[in-house]
Amino acid sequence: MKKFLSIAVLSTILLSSCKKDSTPEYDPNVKADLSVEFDNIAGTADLQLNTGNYTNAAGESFKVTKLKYYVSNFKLTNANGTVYTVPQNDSYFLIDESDPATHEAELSVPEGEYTSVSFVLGVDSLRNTMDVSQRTGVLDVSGAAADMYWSWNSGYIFFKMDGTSPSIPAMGGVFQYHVGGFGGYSSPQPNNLKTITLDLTARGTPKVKASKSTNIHLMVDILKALGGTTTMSFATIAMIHSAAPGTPVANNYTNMIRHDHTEN
Ligand SMILES: [Cu+2]
Repeated sequence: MKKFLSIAVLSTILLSSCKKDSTPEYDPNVKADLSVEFDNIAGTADLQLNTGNYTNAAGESFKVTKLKYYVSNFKLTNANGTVYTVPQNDSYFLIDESDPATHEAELSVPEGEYTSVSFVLGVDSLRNTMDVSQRTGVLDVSGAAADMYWSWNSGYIFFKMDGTSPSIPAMGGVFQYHVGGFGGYSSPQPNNLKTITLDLTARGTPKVKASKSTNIHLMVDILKALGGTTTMSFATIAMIHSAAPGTPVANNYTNMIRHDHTEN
């Protein structure tokens, strides 16, 4: 009886000590899936192309007919302080609201817990000036990037939002906000590239393991591209097709993305 009791006590101690240590073991030499989801919204409403009615900071109502933007150059900071840079060739994504299959940037990163993520909204200047053979997939100007490229100034459109607003008297009420410009070439051109860094500790850190999928869920509020540092008015500016008039929108949208939660 006494022997039986000591075995029972021993196994309880062992079990509880195993149970307490729930921190997953990470092998940094093993790569695992991590997705970063770009969930487009307008304020508190989900963004509905063509049908959703929204009001910008200038008090103008509008609809969105197209929303596309590049995110690239992902870096992740590990809880141990090291920074993992996703290999450049695997680090370009074109988020297209009309195509749900593009809403997640699929990354492969070393196992571990990460406390922050940073990425560029746009396509970096180096890649912009690379030979076309280095600009494939979502960067292919004869394919996926055909409507995301300014051929007249050889540069990618980083952020494209088209729509309609009754506040625009002409052109059937159409607006086209196309933000680009990496600061290159002969004529000085503003650099509208923005690096966005998000702390992940407040809303749940991703714990990346090969045995499971992990998703960082970001909310992208397009109303914040139209207000914040500068209140944009469609009645005043309906068309943006070069770098300089896009700068206030780029400065605004630096604050349009927030971390909502993480699926571990
Ligand atoms: Cu989610």
